[in-house]
Amino acid sequence: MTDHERDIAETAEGTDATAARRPNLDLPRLEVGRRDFMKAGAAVGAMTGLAGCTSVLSDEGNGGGGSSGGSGEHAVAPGEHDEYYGFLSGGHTGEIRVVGIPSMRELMRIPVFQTESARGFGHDAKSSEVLEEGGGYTWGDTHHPRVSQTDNDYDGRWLFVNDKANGRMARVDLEYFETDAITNVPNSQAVHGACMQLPDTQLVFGVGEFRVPMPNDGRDVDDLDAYGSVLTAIDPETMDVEWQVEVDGNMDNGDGGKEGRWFFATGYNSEEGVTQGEMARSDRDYVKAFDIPAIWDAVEAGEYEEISGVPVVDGTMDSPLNEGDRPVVRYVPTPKSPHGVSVTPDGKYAIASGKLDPTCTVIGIEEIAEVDDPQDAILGQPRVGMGPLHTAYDDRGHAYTTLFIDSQVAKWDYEAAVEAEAGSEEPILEKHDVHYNPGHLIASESYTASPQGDYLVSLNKLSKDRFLPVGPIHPENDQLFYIGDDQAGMELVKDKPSYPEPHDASVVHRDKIEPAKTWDRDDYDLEFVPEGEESFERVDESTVEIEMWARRNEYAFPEVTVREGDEVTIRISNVETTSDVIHSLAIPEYDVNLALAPQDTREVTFTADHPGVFWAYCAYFCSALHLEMRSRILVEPRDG
Ligand code: CUK
Ligand code: CUA
Repeated sequence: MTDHERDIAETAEGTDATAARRPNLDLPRLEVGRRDFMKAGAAVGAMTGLAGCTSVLSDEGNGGGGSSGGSGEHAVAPGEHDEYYGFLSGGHTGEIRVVGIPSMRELMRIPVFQTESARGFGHDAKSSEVLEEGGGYTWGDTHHPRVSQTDNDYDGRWLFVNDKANGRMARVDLEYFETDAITNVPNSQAVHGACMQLPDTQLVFGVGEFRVPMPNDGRDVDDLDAYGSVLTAIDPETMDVEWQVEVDGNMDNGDGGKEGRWFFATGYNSEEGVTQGEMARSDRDYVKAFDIPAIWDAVEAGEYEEISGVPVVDGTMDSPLNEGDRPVVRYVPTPKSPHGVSVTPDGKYAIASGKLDPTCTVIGIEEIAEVDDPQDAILGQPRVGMGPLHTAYDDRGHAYTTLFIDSQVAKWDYEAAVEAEAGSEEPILEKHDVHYNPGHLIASESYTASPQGDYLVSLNKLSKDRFLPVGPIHPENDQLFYIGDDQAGMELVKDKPSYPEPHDASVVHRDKIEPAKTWDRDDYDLEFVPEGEESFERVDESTVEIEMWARRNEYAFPEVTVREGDEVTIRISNVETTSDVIHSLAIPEYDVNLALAPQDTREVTFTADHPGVFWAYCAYFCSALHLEMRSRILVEPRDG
């Protein structure tokens, strides 16, 4: 038994032992073990002749690929471009990582909730203001990056992402790959799920997780009845909160229907406990189906309470707004603690993954509007395996569900699951091992109405022995699969070690993203400073304003003299028009660190409170004379 197999055995035993204490909870063991599945997979592979398929072989080895950008036909040669952008969340690094797929090469990082020095994020006036307006926290926990859509397809305009830590939502401008707005969501700690009202990104939703008193100002610290969890609707243009809906229990993940009426959120802790024991008592939890037009009606009719400056609609079970034939929230009962929920590309079903139950729950979206009892909208409940967390889709009616405890991805047919009996394993077509313990998985364009059906990335929480050891904190392992050949089955193409810790991703075809090559001066408020128009102005006794430029290999001023205690504002433009010639302005003593892409202009203000000589320098290696690119900052002591 390997360490990993022992872990699986122990985890599974733990789950069963828990189940034994709750006799009414049906948590059956998988009848077919992992080994048997692998053998079955090998047999099928042998029968189909393994045409162009390395899945079985790579399973035994290290996943193929290495650092060359994928194996076989999925390799991306040096100098070639990938077909897809993958936008991975960075978890508690607070960032977004951009990788090319299928190479899995990391292309860029986008700081979102944290200051970052390579891109100068949080070091110039504009990005500091974004962080400040977002509450001024120093870190965040990104989980769910979702790219804006028009007509249920990616429009490449924005990426939205949550901060689970401090209850925020951020927007990234996908022309400049830069975070341009952060909304600090009131009445909520932990905005977890994140997604949009489709087809046209009419609203952005943040799904509240941890229950807190509303308002959370100290008056109700231990009054559990005053605690709540809210769904927050945000205008994508202004990033203002439009309304919130309070619900019973915790929420978790969310996804929007394709037609704009429904939004689905999973949840746990319907017991509304505050300890782990209390949260896991009951065998039922709910998927909440929010009726967005009905909520707008309630807001417009004034049927809300204003809390912390935001209209909060009562969507709890006993709310008067949930009586009658147009409830604002329908509670669909599911086995306990469903985790991920995602809507099928055809918009017919919302599929919730069981987490503590070995099934997925298939909810009919047309049915949810029609049935009297929301339970009747449950159309299928296939048994997928142990620890189902998240489900992605291809273009051929298949669902792919991560099995955290089994360390596998299950591929299944969701129409077959609607036909089959609840608890049936018949709809399961294939299981493939992953290494190890997967959280999310994402297939190319899986969140749109037209997935591409070729690649799938499993974001595995543990890498264990897959890479060179690097101390007790291990990298995670993002594994790329080719899923385009149903006959050959899922093919493991590549392992990619990942810094902790990606949760979710969006995979977007490269034709749908149009990044800028240089800045367009119309896209920022600051005035550009061309060569010859640099200026140094002493505004008063203690205020200096400097306008300057940077180019290979100099700044407008080889030296600048100010006086101790001066408040110095520098506005600086990179006058280069050649793409990829980036300069920076670093004045370490004063914590100044601006990154300047071609044609960009940034501003910074600091107080020159230490007399002395301080070299400003360019930190981006821009040319042969890069090391000489500097300017002397002379801070003269105030008299005395
Ligand atoms: S959650 Cu982390 S693996 Cu935030 Cu979508 Cu499930
Ligand atoms: Cu400019 Cu280095």
